Amino acid sequence: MKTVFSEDHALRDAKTELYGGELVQPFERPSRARYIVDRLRTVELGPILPPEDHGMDPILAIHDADFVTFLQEAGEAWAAEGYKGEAIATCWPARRMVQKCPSHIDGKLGYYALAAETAITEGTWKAAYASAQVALTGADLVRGGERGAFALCRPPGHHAAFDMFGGYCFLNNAAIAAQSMLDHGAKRIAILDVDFHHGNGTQDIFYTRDDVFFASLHGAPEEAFPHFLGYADETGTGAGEGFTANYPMPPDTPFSEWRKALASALDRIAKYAPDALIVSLGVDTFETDPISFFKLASPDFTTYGGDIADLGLPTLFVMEGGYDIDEIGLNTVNVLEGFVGAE
Ligand code: Q9C
Ligand code: ZN
Repeated sequence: MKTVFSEDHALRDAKTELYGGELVQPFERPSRARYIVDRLRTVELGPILPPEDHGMDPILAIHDADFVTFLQEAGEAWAAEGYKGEAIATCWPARRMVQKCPSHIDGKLGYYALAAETAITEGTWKAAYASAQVALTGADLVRGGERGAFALCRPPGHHAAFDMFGGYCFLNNAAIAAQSMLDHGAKRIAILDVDFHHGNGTQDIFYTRDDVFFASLHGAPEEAFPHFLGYADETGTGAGEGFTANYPMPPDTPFSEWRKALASALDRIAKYAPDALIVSLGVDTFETDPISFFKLASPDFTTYGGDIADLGLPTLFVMEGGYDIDEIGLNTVNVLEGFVGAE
């Protein structure tokens, strides 16, 4: 299986994340990608290719233009304010307040942020742009006839919505890849989100549409970030009614239970009969992930890679989360090996 990867990911290197009331070293850090690349090389999964530049159009096909401009300029505007730390949101247009974008950087951050943990820094835009290009190049590979491909995206994307960033995400790489496939002739795309966290951004982007089926397996919103989306009764609206499927699960969910939800999601996807499948691949479902609460073991990742392959669809894996960094290479590549091994 081919991997697409950009060294520009390393430009996303925030020093701080607001976590537990402290500023800590971000869980989402450059070494995550390095460990995955190391493992890809160790098992010789296949060639690792740089992305091709698809420009801004496919990004603007998914995201609000003013939001994208904000992402490009926020780091600078924050520094110009004379603040010493990294740019984080501290106020929001909450219930019964005006949903209008202010001009001050503090207001802009609150307007476009869905959470406060994610700081915008100097190199963030360039890395997010490269990450989207990685996903687009992966989409090209699958469109060109590859049975499977791996877009090693960093920063991740599934929390990013039309005009919101947060949860370590800036641009929604999986959504950008899906739209690109549709724009090149696909009629229907399915997105399966197996990251521990609900893919709120992806769901929101396609919620009213019937040309993208979205299924997410995740920690229940009562207990897990992003807390305000991902309930089982969210199934789509308007033309999109019935084209979203959510599988929220409680703390300590073991692989046996998780796999039942996966089987149901795969069944729904098979019935949808998409032209291709995009997997939002987060391995923060791992039993020792520091910020998550499912109980998958390393061999389980191989097993479910095989389950996904059994669908028989052209499949693009897009990297999302996973924060037990010592095991992130093993667990991620296990999914890909499980997929390849089942072909
Ligand atoms: N107490 C991804 O996996 N903070 N994003 C959680 C837990 C945000 C995760 C706080 C986690 C975002 C792509
Ligand atoms: Zn996650």
